[in-house]
Amino acid sequence: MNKTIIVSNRLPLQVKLEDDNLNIKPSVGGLATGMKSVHAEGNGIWIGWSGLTEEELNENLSEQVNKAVAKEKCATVPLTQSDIDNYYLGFSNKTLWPLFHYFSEYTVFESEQWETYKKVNQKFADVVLEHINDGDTVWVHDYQLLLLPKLIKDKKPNTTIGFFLHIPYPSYEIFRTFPWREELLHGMLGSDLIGFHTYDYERHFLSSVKRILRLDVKFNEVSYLDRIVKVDSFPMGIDYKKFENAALKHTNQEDDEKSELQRRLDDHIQSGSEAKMILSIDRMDYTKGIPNRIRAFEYFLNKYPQFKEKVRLIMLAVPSRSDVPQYQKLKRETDELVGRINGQFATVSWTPIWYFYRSMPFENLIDLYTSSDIALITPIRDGMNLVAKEYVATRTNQDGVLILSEMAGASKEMNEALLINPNNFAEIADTVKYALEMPLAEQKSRIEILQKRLKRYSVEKWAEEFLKSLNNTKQLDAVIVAE
Ligand code: ADQ
Repeated sequence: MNKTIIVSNRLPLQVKLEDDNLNIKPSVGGLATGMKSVHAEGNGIWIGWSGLTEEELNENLSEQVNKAVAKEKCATVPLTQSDIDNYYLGFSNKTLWPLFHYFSEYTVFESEQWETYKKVNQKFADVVLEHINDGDTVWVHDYQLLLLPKLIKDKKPNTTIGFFLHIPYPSYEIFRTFPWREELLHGMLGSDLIGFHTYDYERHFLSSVKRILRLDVKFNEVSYLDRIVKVDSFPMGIDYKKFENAALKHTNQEDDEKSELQRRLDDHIQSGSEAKMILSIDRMDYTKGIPNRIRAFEYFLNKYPQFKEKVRLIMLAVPSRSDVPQYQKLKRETDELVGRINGQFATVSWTPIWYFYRSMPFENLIDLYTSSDIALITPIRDGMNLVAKEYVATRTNQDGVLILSEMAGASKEMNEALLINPNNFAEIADTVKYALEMPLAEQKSRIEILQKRLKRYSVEKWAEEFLKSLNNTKQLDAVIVAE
């Protein structure tokens, strides 16, 4: 029986070593949820790095990890500390991540890191090839593995390969600056289907293919060697029911079931202060526009002083890639800005910004989503942005307002949100005022449409549509062979 092999940088498992004992539990990210049914089917398998380097594992532990993950239908790719330093922290996060998010000034081009990136993609290919049989389907995920489709296709031409990019694909003018651009495109074109979150990213990719490789492109099909590579957009959704049910359960909870955070939020609401809550949640990443958002909030407080003591910004930032210098700089800048604004505006009974720099359990995320009047999501660039979708799904009373950057992929399907340019502080300030004063009927009509759309195109549906389209490419190939 043919199977589907999923490949991503990390496995959908958290593998930890505690006092020489292994602790393995499933991770709860959107991708893991979306792939759940695909992964569970037949003898499918998920291939990725466990999160522990070869240096951290001796032979015995390695064997234990392999056995334990095999029970979860997973297989590991062994990586050393130097692989992680150069392929992941280096090339993926210091070259591809900033370049694809239009942060050219942060992008470093180092050939040693590129060499490791190639080597590690080959290591992934080796493990995939060990598991592959003729007729299998492989679905590769994200920017850490752009070369993998070709490495598999060259060895196993009868494999159907899909690739999905979770981050933006930049315009040709940005992509052309990349020193190894031809090789990267050839790597991706090893696929039969290449998926992006939006039509714009798809268009940028096709333009790079046409102008750099001079390939023939008709609509969304690239003629490549003796094959057709299909390119399409598949906007990723969320596990809608999970967020909706958690929010419903949350509204019905008794006092003694409430989290510490929820009690504080309740105190705030019941204290008689009329302060409305504006929420932002992101990984601490320079693409997410965190300093801009704080400056725009400062601009708002200065421009509309009547809202002092009547509004609070709750900012949750999850620590991320904290060994990369730009992320350390961003953290310092954020700390300083929050300190400055709280110092300048706070009164005895009011702190304008509540700032948390940590990860939070799912229940606390729901506390925050359901207690906030407005979500303010202002990335400078973002492939999709699932937080915007999660906020909408938790608004079971259909109140609340989503303010969303037009630079997030999600904005393409969320026209009923209030869309802003994240670099225009005056526009953000005016939009926050508009949101604070929006009549309930307007909030409801906007949220209702957004919810309908999100419900229909959940993450499960996203995975299903991608695989259906990938499956159709087999027929496309069959027609070409017949001709
Ligand atoms: P991310 O950049 O990580 O993902 P996003 O899409 O917003 O961004 O997803 C973040 C996820 O982490 C959300 O599901 C959210 O609930 C969770 N999360 C955020 N803050 C948290 C916190 N403090 N504690 C716990 N959980 C938290 C990349 C791309 C995005 C793209 C996704 C999926 O950069 O553009 O939408 O992949 O393709």
